Amino acid sequence: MTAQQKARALRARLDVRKPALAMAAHNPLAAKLAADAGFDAIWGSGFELSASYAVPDANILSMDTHLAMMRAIGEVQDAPVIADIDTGFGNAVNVAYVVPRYVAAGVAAVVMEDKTFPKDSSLRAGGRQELVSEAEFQGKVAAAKAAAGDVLVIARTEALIAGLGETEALQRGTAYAEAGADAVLIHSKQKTPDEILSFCRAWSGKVPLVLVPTSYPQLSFAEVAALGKVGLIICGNHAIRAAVAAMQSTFARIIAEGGIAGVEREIAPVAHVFSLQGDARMREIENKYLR
Ligand code: SPV
Ligand code: MG
Repeated sequence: MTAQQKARALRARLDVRKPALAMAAHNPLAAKLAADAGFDAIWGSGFELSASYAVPDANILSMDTHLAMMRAIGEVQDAPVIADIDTGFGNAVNVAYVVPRYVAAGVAAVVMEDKTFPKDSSLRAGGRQELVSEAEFQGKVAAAKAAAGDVLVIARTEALIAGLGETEALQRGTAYAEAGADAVLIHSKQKTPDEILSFCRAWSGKVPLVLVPTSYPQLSFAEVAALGKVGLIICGNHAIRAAVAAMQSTFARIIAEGGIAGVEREIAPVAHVFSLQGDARMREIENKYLR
């Protein structure tokens, strides 16, 4: 599938009666596993990528590091990639230069948030959550749209994360949709879904909403679909958290047991990893061209 086809497929898939599901990935292997499991899209999470480098999700990694990962993820599987471009790496001028690079890397959507650069991670306890003005972010959304072509521009408001309340969040979301955003991501760090449910019910429905229900996991996908407002649900960090839990338990067991025999049946067989690396295709190429 071409990048353009992936972008169009994602746009068509943003169905508020049956929201698309995206799974986070921090590398191409995780993306391939997510696509194989049946997710509609891959979330090119800044948090996951930063965590995989063991650094904070605070614009410590360069844009090039994230961009190269988005390209690599798109090369090994067909699910559309939704790139988390944080704040757009600066102001509207930066956005005008950044977005074409992500388009060229083959992503289907970019998600840009209305925080100041450098950003702090949304779910970090006591994090620094400062927002740019609504007008400035409208300019950034317009700059992104002008550069994006078929690629979706999803505007993310952090008004609830910053504690500014529902009225401000609704006002900003509406302003960003008016500036051309294809969808609005509304994020919350409340431990219950009440804040998000109230926002969704009050939303005009002008463009679909996007949710990242990490901090209120009790909200089921079926309950989100029943709202009729949300086109995309993002599982924000479940690949890296699954990887951390699995590695920690395997490593601890090997040390405790003084050998690798005990974990053998718990971890993926080597042949499975070869297969995920595309061994079948390599064998085809070998048979055809190696003399
Ligand atoms: C990410 O996964 O990088 C996100 C979602 O932006 S969150 O970490 O919840 O802010
Ligand atoms: Mg992020």
